[in-house]
Amino acid sequence: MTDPFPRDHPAEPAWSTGELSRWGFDAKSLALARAVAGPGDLPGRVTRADARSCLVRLAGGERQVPVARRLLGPADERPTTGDFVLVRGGELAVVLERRSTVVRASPDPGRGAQTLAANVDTVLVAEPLGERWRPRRLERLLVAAWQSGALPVVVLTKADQADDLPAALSAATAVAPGAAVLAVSARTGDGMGALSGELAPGSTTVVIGRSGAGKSTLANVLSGGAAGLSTGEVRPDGKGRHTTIARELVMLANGALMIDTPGLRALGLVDAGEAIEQAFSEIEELAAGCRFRDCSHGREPGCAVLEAISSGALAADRLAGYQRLQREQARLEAMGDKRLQAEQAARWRRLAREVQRLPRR
Ligand SMILES: Nc1nc2c(ncn2[C@@H]2O[C@H](COP(=O)(O)OP(=O)(O)OP(=O)(O)O)[C@@H](O)[C@H]2O)c(=O)[nH]1
Ligand SMILES: [Mg+2]
Ligand SMILES: [Zn+2]
Repeated sequence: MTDPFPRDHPAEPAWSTGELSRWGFDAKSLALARAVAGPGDLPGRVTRADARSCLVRLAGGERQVPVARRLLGPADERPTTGDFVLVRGGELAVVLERRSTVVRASPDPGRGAQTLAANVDTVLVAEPLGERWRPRRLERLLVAAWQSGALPVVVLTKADQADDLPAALSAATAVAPGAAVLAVSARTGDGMGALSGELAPGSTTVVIGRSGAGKSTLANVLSGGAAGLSTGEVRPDGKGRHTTIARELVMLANGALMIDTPGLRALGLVDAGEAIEQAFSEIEELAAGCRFRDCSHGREPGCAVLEAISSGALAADRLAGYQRLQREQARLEAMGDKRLQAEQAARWRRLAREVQRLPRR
């Protein structure tokens, strides 16, 4: 039999697989950790990422650990909630390869991407029901969910406020091809059992959605109150108050793990081209039937997408939503290209100056 603990790692409590797997370490991540760990390294999982330090769940308990300087680079590479890491000499020294990531454009324009959560199996897209319910608000969130590499699940929250729940469910299903759609009320408990059934013990879920959607309330109820996350009243104008300010990983009563996130004010896309196609897969399928391969579904003859709209099989605003996201993505790509060109030009100018300064012989 092979020794599950190679020579450098005696069967010490720091590598107690039982406790680590409770926090979502699967066999693959553990093997990865073992492969890169040096003597004395402690494997752990980030349960909250702060500016320069992280709260890390180690086999022996939770500890606030400073992040090694060289890991404080671009926002998509910094340790983030859900990361599997190695703690070395009291510092968070290694971020292990991520199996999935939820990203968005950094809130500071031109600053690249920000990783909101890592190593998740499911992305819960939370959207509240009630008077202001608009199914198409789900579209952008679903693009981010598909892009993560994890499975999206739509959770319509506050079902107690819905005036026509079956209609809401079918409207949500229409804009979420390929995703499971559930409705829940944390207030009455309706649907909460079904939701918890979607979340396997040891698996990790991140909840995204706007402020006031009821994300923290979900985590609190599903944890049997143990998560103790703060929740807030929704302002009368319907806008949430951004009660949650950190991304926090908590354990639910059924042993599943959940990352609660602050409400997203704006979810800017990054490199989302393929994810947009996934999120609008029914349009992509229709487009395969267009006469012209590069059909823009504008006024070309033989457009299967426009035919579907006139027959009522596809909603016109669904196509509009698709095209809006695609245009946004194309604009971002063009901007990225321009920035790259500018950087290259600057590099050439620098090189040329240096060449001119070379002593002539
Ligand atoms: N009627 C009703 N209200 C709910 C339900 N779930 C949550 N709420 C209320 O919605 C408000 C916002 O809930 P939170 O859980 O703080 O929302 P959040 O999505 O975490 O908001 P941020 O942290 O700001 O992103 C609170 O007043 C909750 O009591 C529900 O199922 N039904
Ligand atoms: Mg919250
Ligand atoms: Zn077409």
